[in-house]
Amino acid sequence: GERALEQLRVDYLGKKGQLTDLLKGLGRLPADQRPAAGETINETKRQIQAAIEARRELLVEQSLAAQLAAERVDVSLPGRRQAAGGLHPVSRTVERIRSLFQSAGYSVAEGPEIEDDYHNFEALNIPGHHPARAMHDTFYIADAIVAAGANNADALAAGATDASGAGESGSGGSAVGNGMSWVLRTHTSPVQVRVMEQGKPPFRMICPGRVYRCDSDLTHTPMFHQVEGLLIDEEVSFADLKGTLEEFLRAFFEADLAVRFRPSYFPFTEPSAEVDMSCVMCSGKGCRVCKHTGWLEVLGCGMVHPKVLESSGIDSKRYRGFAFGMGVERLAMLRYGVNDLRLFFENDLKFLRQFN
Ligand code: 2U9
Repeated sequence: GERALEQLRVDYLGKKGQLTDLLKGLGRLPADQRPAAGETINETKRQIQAAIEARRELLVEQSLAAQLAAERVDVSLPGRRQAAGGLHPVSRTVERIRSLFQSAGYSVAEGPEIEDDYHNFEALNIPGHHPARAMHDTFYIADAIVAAGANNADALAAGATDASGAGESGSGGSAVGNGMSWVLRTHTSPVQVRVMEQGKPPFRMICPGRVYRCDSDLTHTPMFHQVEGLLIDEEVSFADLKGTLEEFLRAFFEADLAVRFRPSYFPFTEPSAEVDMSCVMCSGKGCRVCKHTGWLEVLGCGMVHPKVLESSGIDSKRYRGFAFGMGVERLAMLRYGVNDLRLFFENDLKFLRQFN
């Protein structure tokens, strides 16, 4: 091997090697013989050097060949593909809703997921005794937790809306230690409240995002996504609301749907309505999905309550508006034909890959 070869080199050519000894012994020869003997020794040395070098090259070559044979490459194997990522079906649905409303002139506003009680409830005409505030619906956040994150808490709840401007909120200033309570937002409406507080009408916006409700069964998850819309101007009617939502649903589902409005109740709108569309699965003939009614409930909406406008500093004598809300997972299930809500949250690639 290469080590034995190196030992050989040291033995013959090294400082204490045999040829070095021979050269040292030259002095003991008669002077006339020294040149010839020296020449012979040097020639021998060159030959040995050359032989060792040749052998070394051969050994290196052999070991490389052995290595290559051991790590044989199958050049016929297919290459490893770059795994392409894709959007989650909920994200795709939010994007679709966003793009349809943006082309109708709506802007997009986002805001904090941790909200104070005022923006999530009070400003929306949901008083302290309202059932929507009951423990079983809202995730409350212990003051201690918000206090521990106080550096971020003001930024969390004050900033983040599209509109710029200082974070003076309507409920008044600093949050920690003054008895204000904090929640995971139960809807995206507080985002609209913050935009109204900071700007001047007219407004035309949608607010997509995660919302949280303490609820979990076959058709409810503790976190889900909403898109809410708000339009405020001087001349806005329920007819504008009907036309807007009807056009939206037909564009979203790419179908010539029938749409109907049923009277309903929300604290923040008056009058309020729930919106049904003809079943996309059976075209209204009746099937399991629409529970044989021919109709699917897909939206809630109404004219913004004057109290809600006034709370955010908008003159309800001069301005009025409509608002609507939709659950993104529900729309995604109907559009993609998904029959189990929980599939959206399991992160099973076999499910998720179908949408890309
Ligand atoms: C402001 C004033 C009013 C938003 C609205 C609904 C009706 C509604 C549900 C749809 C399915 C919630 O996700 S869901 O469970 N939403 O029915 N949302 S009106 O009204 C607003 C918003 C902001 C300032």
